[in-house]
Amino acid sequence: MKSNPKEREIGERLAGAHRVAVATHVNPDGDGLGSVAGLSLFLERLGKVVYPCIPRLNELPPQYSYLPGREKIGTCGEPGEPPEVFVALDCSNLERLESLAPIARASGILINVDHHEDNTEYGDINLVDERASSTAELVFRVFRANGWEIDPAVATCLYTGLFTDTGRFQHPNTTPEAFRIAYELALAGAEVSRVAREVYQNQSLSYVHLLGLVLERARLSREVGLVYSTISQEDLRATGASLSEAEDLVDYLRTVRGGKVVALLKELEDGRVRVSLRSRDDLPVGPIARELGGGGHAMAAGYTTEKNLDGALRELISILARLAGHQVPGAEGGEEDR
Ligand SMILES: [Mn+2]
Repeated sequence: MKSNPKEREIGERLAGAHRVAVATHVNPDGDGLGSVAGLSLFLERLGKVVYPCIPRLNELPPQYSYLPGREKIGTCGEPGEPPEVFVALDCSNLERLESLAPIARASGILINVDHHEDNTEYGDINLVDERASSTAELVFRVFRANGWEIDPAVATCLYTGLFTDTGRFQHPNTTPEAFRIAYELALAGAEVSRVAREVYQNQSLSYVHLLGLVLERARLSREVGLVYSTISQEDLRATGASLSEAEDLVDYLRTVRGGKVVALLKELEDGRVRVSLRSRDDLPVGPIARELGGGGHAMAAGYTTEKNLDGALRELISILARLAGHQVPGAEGGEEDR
């Protein structure tokens, strides 16, 4: 694959800076966190003062605690001089940086590295490629273009992003290039088996109980091709699980035959509802999420609504019905399979 001149430019800007912030979006995932951890580790080794950061620290999913340097992830330090360079990773727009957005704007140079198709190119330098499997893949390209050595710790971080964003090499973004980079990272010493174990075989008993509730109440609305389930605050109290653990529960619903779109509706502490969408078919979920104020990819997207669980479900079903060219059915229609 040909190298993009921006990869070199980013390398030069980073090499020339002293204080660098490296951040990812709210509700951080394995790609955002792995990319932040990997780039931050390397920059520290170059002798930079590095601020790895995410908007809300309480949102750090526990299954990523193995990431090298994870304990250094903060919220960008105390108010003071803004960093010379701010790198936003896996973040399609500045709003997704929430409290970090003002720091990003105030920094000397804002670098935007992302693979979301709806990226708004908000940076001074934008390395945006929606064909990339993951942001980790783009970070890998920056390393390669600049001849930076990838040590085993950095390799494990970047592999985490690649592995999780491809759904363990299953989603359509699992390109030959993704496998090639996985090979390079494995050669560089990425702990491949450990990443799989830590991310996917490392759940609390509470999580398994919550999974039980989600599976038990899963429904299939055949009319609009929607498989869905819900999580209420009461479910979290009853099981002792937290929403930060629930990020990948939606993928269990994806296994249900007959659905085009999969949705998991999660009631937040403040009463709003976070909806995670997955596509099982050729119906892209990114545009649906964007219509409702969120964002994401064709295969995985999400949004947050002020509606309650019932209202959010009705809203989603009516949009799917419109897309399917149907009359709007009620959320409690008789066409549902248990
Ligand atoms: Mn990503």
